Amino acid sequence: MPHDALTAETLAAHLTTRRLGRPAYLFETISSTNAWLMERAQAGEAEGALAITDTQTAGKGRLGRAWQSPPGAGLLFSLLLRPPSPQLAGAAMMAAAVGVAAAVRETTGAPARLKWPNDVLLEGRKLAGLLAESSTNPATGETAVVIGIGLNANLQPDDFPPPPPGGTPATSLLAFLGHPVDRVALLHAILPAIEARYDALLAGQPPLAEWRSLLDTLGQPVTVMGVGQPVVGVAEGVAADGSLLVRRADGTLVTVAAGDVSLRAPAEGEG
Ligand code: BT5
Repeated sequence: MPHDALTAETLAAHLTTRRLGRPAYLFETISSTNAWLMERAQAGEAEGALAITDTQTAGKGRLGRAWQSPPGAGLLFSLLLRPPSPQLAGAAMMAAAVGVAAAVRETTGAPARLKWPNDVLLEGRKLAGLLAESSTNPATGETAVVIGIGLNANLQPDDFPPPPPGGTPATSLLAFLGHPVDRVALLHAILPAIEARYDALLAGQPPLAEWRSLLDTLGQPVTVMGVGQPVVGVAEGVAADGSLLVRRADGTLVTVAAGDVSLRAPAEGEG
């Protein structure tokens, strides 16, 4: 058994959260923890539920993309949140991303940062990706947000998927630190880090300042591929709902709610 085996016992021991991770559903293999937990959410599962697995056969990225992780090497899990209003879904996602980066920094010392909208980076390489999927019950207006997190804990460089053209290359904690990490210990640091920020959000304090301070993207010349035409400009800020504010060369400010950012060389007069 690997030193950081996911078992009901290791998951339950040292779990300090009040809600997140309770209950925990553990799988050796599953198609996608996000897909499974969204089905449970629609069947009435309570806030805080965790689905975690050693490997996925159809791990999902955003926009129909895939998340790849060899058995036992990654930290692959999803959490169910039920924010009181659908407008809080974006900020809940921020709370999760900031929580992951903060827990990685605190437990391993690795200088994790964020890339808009949902990547955790180590020195410009992708350590983790987050995928939020929401559904709102038309009858009750209740919103379920399933936040999926794939974190490259003990992937070897040979396991990294090739980066998409112009995309971000991968890294792992093993590759960065030079030694394997205990996935369960990392999970036990991440869950309270997310819970603290989510509780603060519910109390009226979204984690915007911390999110902004961790975002590598701000101040950079970017091309954002979203819905419609690419937006080219300088990433100037983020709005309260997490949208990226991009200043075009003609001075106009564009608000981008979703998309993929790539950094580019500054044009003349920029940056
Ligand atoms: C994401 O999508 O980064 C969100 C990934 C979320 C995965 C978790 S795992 C648990 C839960 N259950 C699921 O089914 N999903 C969530 P996106 O920004 O679209 O990035 C996907 C792209 O990242 C792919 O097209 C690849 O280019 C790249 N990629 C795939 N696997 C990777 C890995 N292990 N490390 C780094 N990059 C990867």
